[in-house]
Order: sequence, then structure tokens, then C-alpha cells
Amino acid sequence: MSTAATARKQASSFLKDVITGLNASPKYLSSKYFYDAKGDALFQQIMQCREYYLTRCEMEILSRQSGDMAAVLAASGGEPFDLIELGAGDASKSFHLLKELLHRGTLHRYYPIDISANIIAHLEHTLPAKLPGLQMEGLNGDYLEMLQQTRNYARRKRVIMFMGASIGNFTPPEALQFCCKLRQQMLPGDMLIIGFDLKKHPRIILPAYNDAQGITRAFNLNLLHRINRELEANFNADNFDHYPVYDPQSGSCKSYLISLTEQVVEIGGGMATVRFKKDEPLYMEISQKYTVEEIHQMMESAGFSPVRQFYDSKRWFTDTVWQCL
Ligand code: AVJ
Repeated sequence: MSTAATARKQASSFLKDVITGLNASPKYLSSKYFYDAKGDALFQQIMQCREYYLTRCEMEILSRQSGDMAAVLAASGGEPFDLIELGAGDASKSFHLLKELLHRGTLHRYYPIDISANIIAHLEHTLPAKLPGLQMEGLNGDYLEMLQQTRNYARRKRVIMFMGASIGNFTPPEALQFCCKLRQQMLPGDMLIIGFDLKKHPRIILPAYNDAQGITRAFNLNLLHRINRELEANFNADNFDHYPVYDPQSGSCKSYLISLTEQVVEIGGGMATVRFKKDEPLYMEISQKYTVEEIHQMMESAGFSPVRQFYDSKRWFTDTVWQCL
């Protein structure tokens, strides 16, 4: 499909999803739409926030243990493999692993997949210069669709990476279903690396989604601004409050925007009219936390066997390696 056709298709499903979510009861929006150019920039700022520990923990794992990880990936078989990264972002974390794999000569080609066309263009422009010898092909689109598309490529051993606790944006049943779908795309010998944020004291988790500078608040409100910009809507972001909650029992951290007044919003230049009551919540995002036991249970029911878990020094985060038998 051409870039223009892809963009049109993305715009029409954005409108459809927004209208569906705002007409539902309770109301919701999908966090996958957070990442336009402004949202990407705000997320970069979140990752730098003092309270947002996830990125620092995972960066520590990859900067210190990429050598071990590369050895674990290369162990079975030894022949060069393709590395497919779902939601590669700026690849600043996978960079360490890519370097180790190139050094060992075990990487055939790197395929970063991202829903942001910006990010993929940027990676293709900058990464080969920083990693001499790197062969890469960026894929812009939905993870599973793009993964499906690579099924026609010459088949080598594959390692699929899904880092950054992105899996946390699924509810546990959705995460299980997603892992089952990944499993269907994989063959015996292929491997999967997933990053999970672990359950820990609520006083550590909640502030990560409610930073004092208000960047996370701006990140959430940016989706309303994006809807205004792209879908001819008239949200007044000042009429919504950012409200995150964490439930230590289920491990779900959810963020809401609370309507501060009774208000009416038009979307699609009058195509849809949405009414909010005063104090009505709009569900924006889940960031699910797991225990190590819960991770094992889910991954094994999706058909994966454990290879190795990597932890940061605080044991707040884990990058887990799995194998298909
Ligand atoms: C990109 C899904 C890992 O849930 O921690 C950060 C997104 N949302 N602050 C997360 C996010 C609010 C982030 N993930």
C-alpha cells in the first residue's frame, strides 16, 4: 500500500475508534493513539522524569547485560537470525543488544516495527551510521499486521522483541491473547523477549503516572488536542482533569480524564455529538504490572517455555526471554 493510502486508512480507523469509544458507556479512548509527533515528544519527556523509573530500569538491564542476552539468543543453533522489534521507538535500549549481536556476527537483519511513521524514518536515517554493518528494514504499521507481512520473507530463525513494558497497555486477558497470536507467527527455535514492569509498592508505581511536572497529564490531554487537530473536534482540555489510580491487588494502573463540567463535544465536524456529565470519567490507559509467577503462568499458557529472566538491580523490572519448542 502507498504511504498516502496507509495514512488515509489510519485516519478513518482513528475517527471510527474515537466515536465508538466516546459513545460507549463507560467512555474510553485507546492509548495507542497517544503517539502522534507531539505525543512522541511528550513520551520522550516522561522517560526522563524522575518519577518514571521504568525506562531507567530497563536501560540498566540492557546496558549491563546485553552481552549475556546476546549469548542466550545465539546459544540455540548458532546461525544468524532476524531480530524483529515491536514498537522500536528510538531504539535507544535495543541499541546495546544490536551492538552485541553485530559484534558476535549473529544478526542477519533488524526489522523495527512502529505505528509512528516519523520514528521509522528517523531510525532508517540514523541507525546504520551508528551501527556499522547493520542491515535493517523499518516497517510502519500495526504490530501483528506487519509481522504477518514478514511471513513472505526468507525464513530464518527469528527473535521478536517487545520491550519497554508496552505489553502493560493490554489488560491481562488481552496480553494473553496477543502472546498467543505471536506464538502462531513463530516456529520452533524462534525466541521472544518481553519487558514487564513488576508489581511493587504502590507509592513507587502511582507517581510514575502522576509526575510533579505534569508531563503525564499533558501526555493524556494531548490525545484530546490530537482529536481536535485531526478529527475536527472541539474538546476544551481545560475542562478535563488527569486522574491515575493503581490497584496493588490486580496490578492495574489506570488513567482517566475526569470531566470537570457538564459539557458537549463535537467530533468529525458535527458527525457526532458527545455529552459528558460533570465528574464523568473517560478511561484512557492501562499500564498493567505483573508478578514473576503471573508472567510465567501467562507465557506458558500461550505456549512459550522460559529461557532466562534479566532484572535491574532493584528488581523493579524484568526483560524475559522465551522459546518456542
Ligand atoms: C509505553 C506503555 C510502557 O504504560 O508505562 C507512560 C506509557 N503512559 N506514562 C507505560 C505511559 C503514561 C508506558 N508504556
